[in-house]
Amino acid sequence: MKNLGIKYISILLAIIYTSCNNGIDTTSIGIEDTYTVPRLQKLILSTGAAGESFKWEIISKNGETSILSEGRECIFIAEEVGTYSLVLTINDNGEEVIQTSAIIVLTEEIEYKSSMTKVIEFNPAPGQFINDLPEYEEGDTKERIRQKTEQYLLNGSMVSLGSFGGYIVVGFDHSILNKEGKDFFLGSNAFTGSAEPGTVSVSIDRNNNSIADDEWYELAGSEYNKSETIKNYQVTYYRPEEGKTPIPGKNGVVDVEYIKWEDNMGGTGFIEQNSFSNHSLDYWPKWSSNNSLTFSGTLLASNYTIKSNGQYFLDKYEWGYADNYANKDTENNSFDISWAVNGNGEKVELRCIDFIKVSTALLQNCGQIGETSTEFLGAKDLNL
Ligand SMILES: [Ca+2]
Ligand SMILES: [Ca+2]
Ligand SMILES: [Ca+2]
Ligand SMILES: [Ca+2]
Repeated sequence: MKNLGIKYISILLAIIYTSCNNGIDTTSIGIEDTYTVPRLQKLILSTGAAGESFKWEIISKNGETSILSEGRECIFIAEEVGTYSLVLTINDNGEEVIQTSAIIVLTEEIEYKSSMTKVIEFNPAPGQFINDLPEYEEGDTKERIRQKTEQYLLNGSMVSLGSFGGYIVVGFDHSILNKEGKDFFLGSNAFTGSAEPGTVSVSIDRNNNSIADDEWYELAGSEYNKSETIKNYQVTYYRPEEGKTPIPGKNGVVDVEYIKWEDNMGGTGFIEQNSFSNHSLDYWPKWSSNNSLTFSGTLLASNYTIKSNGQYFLDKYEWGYADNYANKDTENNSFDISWAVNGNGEKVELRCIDFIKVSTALLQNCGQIGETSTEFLGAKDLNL
């Protein structure tokens, strides 16, 4: 009897122990009771708790409930100040645990600007305005060039991204919300017959390190699904040998075999060198010691035709590209975060973004006006 009694107690303890382990230990949920965050700044929460399903709901001050996430992670962001209730429901083996937090959203200490406030990265491909926009000075490092690029843009001057794949990444002093319709404006130097389209991508600083090392989502413009558009195109440019003998072309082309490139489809060609515009004849970024530079992205079909007078006409694409329409055309220079797609081309729903990237989307030479290169003249949040 005595032995049986001990056995019985052991089984009972085992049941209690097992049920405790199967139940959710609320200390491991990892969510605080209260959070304080300025408006238009992300609060990224995640739980390590065991469970099969998760639901994060937010209840606004006027009682509206919306689902923020059905995964382990949730991004909260609010435009309006006030107190919000966050409800996390975890389902584990049929057991439901509910954790509630209060999120207090405050006004920002320094009033936000609608215009971009920083250049995160400037990595242009070779091109005629490289070392000019911005101007390279002896000894400039990549970081110094990034600072200059930022100064140029904050002062209303433009920069050039060079040939295919060259890019810039910019950020703001707040996150841009994805509201109904267009969300941000991008400036350039396009005009009728001078469209040099750049692809636009966006990302969220999901790991909150202020670096654009997070997943990029391309905004799928009018050309995205066309058969002539090449995704994951990659080009490697090779530094021209010093003192190489130029092979002159027509109309001010100094060297038709100036910068050699090879792509990932077996293709090869050259960026031509010209002296038409008042620019440095050095196309290779002088702050780079690399002998080759590789860029990748979405390649659009060539957009030029040659008029009877010999002039190149670079036609615009329908919608969704930078440096495609003149700045005064606000509508066609404005972009909707809802156009975002992931690397598989699937639509993604983004509540907000932190970084915008613009990359030259064409690889072509246009005689006297040189290689096609996207210019960038700032970014503006349309929802602030
Ligand atoms: Ca939108
Ligand atoms: Ca990041
Ligand atoms: Ca250009
Ligand atoms: Ca341009």
